[in-house]
Amino acid sequence: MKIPMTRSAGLAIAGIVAVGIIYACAGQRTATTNLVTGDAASKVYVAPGSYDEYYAFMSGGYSGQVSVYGLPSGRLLKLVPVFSQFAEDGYGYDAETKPLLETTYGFIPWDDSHHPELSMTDGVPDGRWLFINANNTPRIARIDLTRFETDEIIQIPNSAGGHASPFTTPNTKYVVSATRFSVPIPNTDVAIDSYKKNFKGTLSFITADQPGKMDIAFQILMPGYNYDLGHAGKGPSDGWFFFTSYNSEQANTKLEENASQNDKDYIAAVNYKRAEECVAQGQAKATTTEYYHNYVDPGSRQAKSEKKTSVKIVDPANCAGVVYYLPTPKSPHGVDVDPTGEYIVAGGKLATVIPVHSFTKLQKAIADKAFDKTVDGIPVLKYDAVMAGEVQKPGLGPLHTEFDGKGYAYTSMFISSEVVKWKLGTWEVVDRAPTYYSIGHLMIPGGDSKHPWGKYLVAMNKITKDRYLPTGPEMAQSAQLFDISGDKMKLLLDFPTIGEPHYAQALPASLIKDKQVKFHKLSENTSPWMTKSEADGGITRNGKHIDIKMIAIRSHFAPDNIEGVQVGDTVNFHVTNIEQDWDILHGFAVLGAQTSELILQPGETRTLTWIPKGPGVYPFYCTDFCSALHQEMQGYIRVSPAGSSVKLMANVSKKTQAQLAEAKKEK
Ligand code: K7E
Ligand code: CUA
Repeated sequence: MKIPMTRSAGLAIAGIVAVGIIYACAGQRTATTNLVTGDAASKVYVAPGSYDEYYAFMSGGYSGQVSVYGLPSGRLLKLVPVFSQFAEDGYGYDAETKPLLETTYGFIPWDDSHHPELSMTDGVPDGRWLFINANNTPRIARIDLTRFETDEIIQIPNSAGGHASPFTTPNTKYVVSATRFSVPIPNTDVAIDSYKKNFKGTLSFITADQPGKMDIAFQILMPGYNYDLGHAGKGPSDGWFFFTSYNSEQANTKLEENASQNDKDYIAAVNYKRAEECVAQGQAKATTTEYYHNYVDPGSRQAKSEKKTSVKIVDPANCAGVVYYLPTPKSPHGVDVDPTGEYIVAGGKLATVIPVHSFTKLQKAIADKAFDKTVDGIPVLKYDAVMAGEVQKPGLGPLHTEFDGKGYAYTSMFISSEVVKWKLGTWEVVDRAPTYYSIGHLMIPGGDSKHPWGKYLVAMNKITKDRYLPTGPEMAQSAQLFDISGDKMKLLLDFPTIGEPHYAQALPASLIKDKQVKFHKLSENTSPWMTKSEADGGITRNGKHIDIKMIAIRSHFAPDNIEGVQVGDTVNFHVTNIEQDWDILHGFAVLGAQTSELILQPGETRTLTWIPKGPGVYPFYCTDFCSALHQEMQGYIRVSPAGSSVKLMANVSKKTQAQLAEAKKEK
């Protein structure tokens, strides 16, 4: 089908979307029962007490989080808070984790996360870390997969819309971030219609192979287009990175129409080894800017924030050979590199073909100087000189491609709402399967790596409509699991997801499951507020600042009666869960607290800050049902009027008093 660009592009696209949905709905009515084969249930059934074969990490989209599912069951295993506060466990509320959300824009309690990306060794997911980007206030987070916790967040300066992120290089030397929106660099007060003159893009390379030490290695200054997605080269193309861009028209208004004019936009092919050389030779410009690097200290488990003040910027005009443009039809979205590293597949949202570039041809075209023109120091290669082939009539609205490691590629078609399977090298379509509805990303475990585990494919759909029991105007997003082990794709399962899942990544559970931390060793807890035993706890006043050190253990807090606090004080409850056993959590909440509860993992210390508003006696309690006597796990804090003579007091049990007296005698 041809996209009629004679009328307003926007109208035409809206029309095609409508057609796509009608097609999909019709498909559903007639074909759903046939689509799910009889043995689908047994293929996704994971018996109670048994484990799934794969961990899948799905982006939480505008929830800002990551959700972890088991495959093939589609069971939700955990929500990992990343860019948004999470009241369920106090993330981003308690004093220990709040610094993770610091930025130059202040404390930011939310973001829109898009692309989970596993760390890799030699081009294959290794199960050490998961990275994910924040799209709105550009940042990249690292999640440690021994604990499923966010440990580090770095802000990306000179960027606005961290969308093409955080794709990793084959040994996780770098993760990247490209700015979706071009902006003035440095960002300053200029007329918006001075876009073509003043607005620029940046591609950032962030060192990522050392926990707690992420940093911006360098940025590459780019023409003022929109940068959308990226993927690293591998094998022969190792050392290169590919980013899609659209809006080569450099429109700054009504992009729907104005950025859909050119027949081709570009994939930027970046030789980052060349960028490293230019940096080493002093050709990058050290530029003043501010950004935050936040990370969790492993001993105290307190997050720290540090502000950085400079980045190195490589200008392709002063670093020949660092970037080339590959013309690519038409407003491309995804760019995906096949397992061999030879083919670079683009998803031209409005293209009628799936264009595939060849890395071998790219090298030759550079050697032959097969250039059409140069844009801001960036040679534009001739389309025919770099093309490996085009998949003809694939469907409508190609977005993203993953690979099965058996010579096939699978492309999501947003508008025609289907997954299209095609053969690398011959470019022929060999199978297609409808999705419900409007698929965005798709994912095969390891499907963007050197060695995909090509057994399942997950479609992440933008529209859910009639797939589940209705829940009002808003439905959970929908994922669909396909069996791709045979010639034809087979739909196995629908399962709801959280937020809008953009990308996902998955890997065999065996790479992670035996490395799990089960509790934090108290002997290694270096928090200044740690309390090992009841005898260590207590209350101290420093002006209007009160610190209470407390233990939590089945099934009591110690101290559990506190007096001497006054209206106008700021009270910090520093609670240590002194359990040393797997999955034994305690919680802490106090009447009238202005923030979330604390959830304390075994062996860790966390802090809840509370400003009592008036005199009275306030109960606190454990929020996690931890034992048969969980309902007994409570205490009181007495608040007196300002200037009261009530003495500061934190009670100590008789048993501990006796132990303390005994210890004194022995001395
Ligand atoms: Cu949803 Cu990767 Cu942000 Cu495509 S992006 S769908
Ligand atoms: Cu501790 Cu409930």
